Amino acid sequence: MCGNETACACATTTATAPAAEPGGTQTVYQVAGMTCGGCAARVSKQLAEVPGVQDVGIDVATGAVTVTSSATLDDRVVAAAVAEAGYQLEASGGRCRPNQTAAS
Ligand SMILES: [Cu+2]
Repeated sequence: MCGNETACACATTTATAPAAEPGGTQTVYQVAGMTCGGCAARVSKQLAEVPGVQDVGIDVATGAVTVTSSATLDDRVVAAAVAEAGYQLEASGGRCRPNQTAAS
């Protein structure tokens, strides 16, 4: 919970918290700024280097980045990897943003 439940998807998605799936845990992140396959490749490459990451799937059109990992990833580590690629992690799927920082 993030303290912002009334305005946040948490209020309606608590019953569908993602469970560990065979082959790994999938988490969907939202990444801003990707415009083409080259962007996706850069983000994918960085995320693939994060310990525990098994697979990375990117939908450039929506900015959705699906990461399959052997364990739950630290958002800060994921954000750092995305930043390393030159993009910005906007949100992590299934969870609230801790606070609405006015980034960028
Ligand atoms: Cu691009």
